[in-house]
Amino acid sequence: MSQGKITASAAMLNVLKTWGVDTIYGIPSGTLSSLMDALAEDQDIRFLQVRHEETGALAALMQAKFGGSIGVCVGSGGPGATHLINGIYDAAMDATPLLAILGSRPVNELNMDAFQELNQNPMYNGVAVYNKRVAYASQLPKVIDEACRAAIAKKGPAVVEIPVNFGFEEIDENSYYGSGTYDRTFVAPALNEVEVDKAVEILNNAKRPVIYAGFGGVGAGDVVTELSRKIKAPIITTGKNFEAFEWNYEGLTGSAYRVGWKSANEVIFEADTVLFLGCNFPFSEVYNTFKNVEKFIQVDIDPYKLGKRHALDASILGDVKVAAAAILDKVNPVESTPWWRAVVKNNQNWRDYMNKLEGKTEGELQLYQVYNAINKYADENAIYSIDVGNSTQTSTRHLHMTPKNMWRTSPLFATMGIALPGGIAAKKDNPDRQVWNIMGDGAFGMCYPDVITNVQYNLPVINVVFSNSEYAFIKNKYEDTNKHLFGVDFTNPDYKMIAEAQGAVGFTVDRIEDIDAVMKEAVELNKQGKTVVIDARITQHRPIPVEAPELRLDPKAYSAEEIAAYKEKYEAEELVPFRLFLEEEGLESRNYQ
Ligand SMILES: Cc1ncc(C[n+]2csc(CCOP(=O)(O)OP(=O)(O)O)c2C)c(N)n1
Ligand SMILES: [Mg+2]
Repeated sequence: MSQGKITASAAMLNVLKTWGVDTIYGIPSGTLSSLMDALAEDQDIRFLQVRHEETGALAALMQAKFGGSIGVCVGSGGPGATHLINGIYDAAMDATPLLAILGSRPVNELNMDAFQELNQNPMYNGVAVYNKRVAYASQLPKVIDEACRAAIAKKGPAVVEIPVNFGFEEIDENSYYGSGTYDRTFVAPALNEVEVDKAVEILNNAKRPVIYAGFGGVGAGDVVTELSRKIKAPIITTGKNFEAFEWNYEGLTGSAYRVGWKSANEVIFEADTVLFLGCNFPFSEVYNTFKNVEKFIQVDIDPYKLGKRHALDASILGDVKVAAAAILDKVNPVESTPWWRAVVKNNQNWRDYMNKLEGKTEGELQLYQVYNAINKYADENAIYSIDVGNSTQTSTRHLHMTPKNMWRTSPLFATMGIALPGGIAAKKDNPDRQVWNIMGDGAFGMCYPDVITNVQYNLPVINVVFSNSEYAFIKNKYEDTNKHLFGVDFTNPDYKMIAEAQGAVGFTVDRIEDIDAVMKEAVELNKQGKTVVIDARITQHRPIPVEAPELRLDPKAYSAEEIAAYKEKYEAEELVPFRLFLEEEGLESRNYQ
């Protein structure tokens, strides 16, 4: 190296360090050779090699979702770069910073329609918050710095294509800087007290208030719960935001729509007032969730979100925790109301049903008893990396989370195959915490070659695979909409053998009687540093659908035969429609007249 010089790639790594980056996920290639050379000589940034670039992109993405630094993934020019796309799209839809570095042919070979040359940036035009090709070598650290700044400030994916020769070139040691360490502490705006007072007045007059709590308030569970208790407003959370609340809180009615609880799905159609906190629940508009709501208050830190999902009667620009505390301070306390009592009874009825399924002690294994064993053996601060499929829905119902946990998935883009990559990143950044990957067999089938990545880098996690030999989440939908249940079943390999072939420990379990012992041993081995795979061979029972119109319990809407068939199919003899609890309390239904 010449005096006072540094390669552009090494300079780029120095810039990334200012953003807290200690890991780059990917697979090497010729178009990444200058980056790989710099990584080989760097002491602080590790190259975490995966077996599929999509796994790398999803791991990088989940790293930030689990509270780590901006994740960085790389893909070789052409096919490696296109493999990153699911991570990039999820980052866009889940407002997550991500840096995707695309390799590229040397600059003198561009525009020749030669080997692996693709016009790569346009693929990400619709989603990236920053999307550039580096133009000359000394610009490389600058562009990377800009990309990180954009990804973090604009909460989304930044894409940078680097012609490979630039990374080898020497640039002036003093010609660049990284801006990642500069203070960017966000100071929440002062609340508009007029709007706070409006909100308080609306809540003081509400007969059937509901708090709709989104991920914007993930750290505000304690204040929001206090508010809920004070004004006797049940909490509906979004699928993303379960860990914000204590599982056992009697006023927590779960989430609405398909990935949801019966309670939330019913409560929202009976409520008259919604306090929408840090929330962007997309199904609310599409499925007319708020059709019976009269007053709507929204709190959001993002001015763009205010009014996005519903017309507003009070609009508070601000931090959820600060705003909820301000409302809490001013609002009138409410003694137990008929609304609250009906909500709590209905909620208990649902929880009893879930407990019954989880607590079965013998017979063919269902997914419920697997969750029961997870809840029993999970550490109180366990991290859950959840896939897309039935496991998204059932984890919201059966994992007993609290604010000590973290649980993350791909909520809006909803890409399968995210749990295992998520576990890689979660364990890397949280080596002392227990990490669970919970997924279906279809999802595991997309990414299981990367179990060995956990083994190779000593990132021991617990993989729970719900094996039902089908894409059940889709089959269940087809049951409601299609003539045929077509293309939804498949043959599974032996996942215990697949685990062991990769140096992990595998278990197979298919009886309720055995799940406790298997889970206990798996957790013990994991504590000793083993990655484990539990192939939980569950029955093909469909978890109960609770969104309208599949929730078939109320005689005002369904025939006795339909209700009996629903109850029998889902072992739900004891479930009672919310309307009856309302009537017990002397209230009329606003949904079924
Ligand atoms: C990458 C991707 N492909 C397809 C889908 C559509 N999809 C959503 S859930 C699902 C089935 C998941 O099956 P599995 O992982 O076996 O879980 P199960 O529902 O059976 O528990 C499919 C195919 C998707 N969301 N993502
Ligand atoms: Mg399946």
